Parts: sequence; structure tokens; C-alpha cells
Amino acid sequence: TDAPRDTLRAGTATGDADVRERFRELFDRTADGVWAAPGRVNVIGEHTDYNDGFVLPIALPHTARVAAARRTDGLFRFASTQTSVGSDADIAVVSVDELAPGAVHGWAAYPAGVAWVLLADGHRLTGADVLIDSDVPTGAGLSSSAALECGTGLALNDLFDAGLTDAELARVAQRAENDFVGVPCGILDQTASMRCTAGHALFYDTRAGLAEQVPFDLAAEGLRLLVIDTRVQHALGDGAYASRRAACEAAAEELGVPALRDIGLAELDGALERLQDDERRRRTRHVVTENARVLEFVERLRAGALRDAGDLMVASHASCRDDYEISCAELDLAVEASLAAGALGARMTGGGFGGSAIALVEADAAEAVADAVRAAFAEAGHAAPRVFTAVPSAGATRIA
Ligand code: GAF
Repeated sequence: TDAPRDTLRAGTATGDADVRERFRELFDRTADGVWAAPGRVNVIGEHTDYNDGFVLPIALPHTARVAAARRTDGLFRFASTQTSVGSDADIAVVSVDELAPGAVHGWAAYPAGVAWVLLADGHRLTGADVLIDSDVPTGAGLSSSAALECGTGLALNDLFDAGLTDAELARVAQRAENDFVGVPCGILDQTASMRCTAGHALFYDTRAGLAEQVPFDLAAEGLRLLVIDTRVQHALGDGAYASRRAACEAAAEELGVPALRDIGLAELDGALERLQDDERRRRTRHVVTENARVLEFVERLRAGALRDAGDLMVASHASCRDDYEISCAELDLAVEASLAAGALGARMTGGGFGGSAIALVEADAAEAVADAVRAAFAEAGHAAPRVFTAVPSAGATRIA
């Protein structure tokens, strides 16, 4: 019999052999090892991380694979198969002494930033050759940056016996992005990349640093989670992300709490009355209700009622769109078209302003939902989206 048509296969992650061979060609030496760190989708809990709140990501099968070898002469050489194989000009070279914010630009700032943070923390890094081969879509809100950072962090941790835990490496990666690259992101993406496990969603309390692996076996329940990459490039560095974060911090200060996490659903109305500014009120309402939705989603997951959790995704999207104002026409269309075609729930995921949406669908409806989204995009004159299945995959690990 014919295999069912499946245009929604999960990631294309290859093994370690390719990147090892390319490392040898480029650097004319053998890699000491190969590490892999995944991208992620956040199932629910958006823009809650820097408010000390709750998130629920899964890791994607798409990874950044990092082949690396120690050097002893104080030089770092960073290369990417996406930009630089075979060409010396595209290798970012920086010495331990020169490594400082602003010294490295473009994609190489992410791995270089990780080395800089480790050095700043007193780890004795003496240089390394690093080649990165990633199939995490970039600019798609799927944490391609965190994958680069976490893969590099794990590699350097092993090469120099730094002895850091996954949670510590997530913080190192976040600091690289905050202080070296200059993006004021929270801890969601790096925690997902370091700490997710296959077949689970990671319920993470960003204040307590507590992680719980919640079984998220979509296939066993006859469900699929589609990722719809709108191909609208999102960028967190353009000020909109920072302004959301600033509004939340200002609201928390006005309310006299350390973070918006400290406002529960029961206190929301009172808090909204006390806030003077309408923008702060809407940002606060998003964060408080979104935290509550994460908790409710996890309850339903634990109760084996994932099928009934779609309404929380829909409410999350509306809150991101209307109160937090981080959606865009393509994300809204991806969600609306998915729901109209029978998705159980759908929402934008990640930072917003473009990037990807996710849709929870019955497995046997996946192709029809994907086709409906593609048709709606064509009809609206948008570029064709990239649609694939998100399989909850492993976090960062050494693969060779
Ligand atoms: C981006 C950020 F990097 C995360 O820290 C998080 O704030 C997310 O947007 C929104 O939930 O991915």
C-alpha cells in the first residue's frame, strides 16, 4: 500500500559525520567533538519569562551542531556551514584579549559572546576552532540564536572542563545575548534548548528556576502540533521587544511588586485600576492572564486532556494580538485559517512581530489544515509559509 502523503515531516537534522568532515576541510584538523542544541517552540507562556513567570516550551528536532577543537594559542575561530565553508574570509577570528562586546558582528557574535561570558566568569579558555551547522530556521521565532549559543556553551564547557550545569549554561547563553549581542531577551529560549527532553514539554518557573518535564506525547493521542513559519522575518533587536519589557517593569514598579508575576488573576482588576497608563494596563493584563493560562494548560496536560487545551492557545493568541500587540497580519491569518480548517487551537509563538505560529490539530487533519493555511496565504498575497510538524525533541547534548 502507498504510504500516506506527508509533506509535514519533522526537521532535517543530520548526524555528526557531515559537520566533522567539513570541520576537517576548513580547519585542516580533527574536531575534538560534536555537540547539538535545538531550536524550540513555546507551546504557551509568551513574554512571561522576563516577568518572572511561567513558560511551556518543547525542543524541535532542528539543531545547531557544533564541531569544535581546543586551541592553546588564545585564538577563537568561528565558522558556519551556512556562510563560510571553503572561504577563509568568512571565518570570524578573535583573540581572547580582544574579545569584548562590539568586537564580533553578525551570527558569530552569538558563539563569541558565550566564550566572552565564560572568560568573564574566570573559566580558563585558551581558544578554539568552532564550526556550526544549523538547520534551525533563522528569523522564524524558533530560537536559532539560542541553539547557536547553547551548542557553543556545551562544547566549550566540555572542552575546558568548566563543569557548568545545564541551568548554568542557559544563564551563560542568555548573558551572551543580553550583554554581548545586545538583545534584552529573557531565559525561555536558552532554557528550552538546554533542558527540554524528548516526548515532553518543559514547564518552567522562571523565578524559582524549577523545571518539570510534562509528558507531551502528541502522537500517542493522535494529535500533531504544526509549526507555520510565516517567513516574515522577526528581529528582537529593533526596540519593540525592549519597549514591551520596559512597560512591564514600569507597571510592576507602579504596583509596588518585584515583577508582574506577583499579580495573580484574583488581583488583576484591582491592579488595573491602580495603573495610570492604558498601555501598561494592557501589557499587565496580558502577562497576568498568560501566566494563568500556562498553569491551566499544564493542569490539562497532566490530566491527559491536551485535546481540550486548544481554547487556551486561542485565548493566548488574542491576548498577544490585542493586549501585547506583538502579532502581525500573517500570524493572525495563520491562526484564523488553522482554526477555520478545524485546528483545536492555534497561536503565535516566540517573540512575535513575524516568525511562527503553531496549530494543535488531529493527526488526520494535519494535511488539510496545512493546505488551508497555504491557500489563505496565497489568497492574501503573502509569501508561501513553511509548514512542518513539531516533534518534542531532546535538549542540547554531545553527539560525538
Ligand atoms: C523571545 C525571547 F528571546 C524570550 O526570552 C521570550 O521573551 C520570548 O521572545 C517571548 O515569550 O524568544
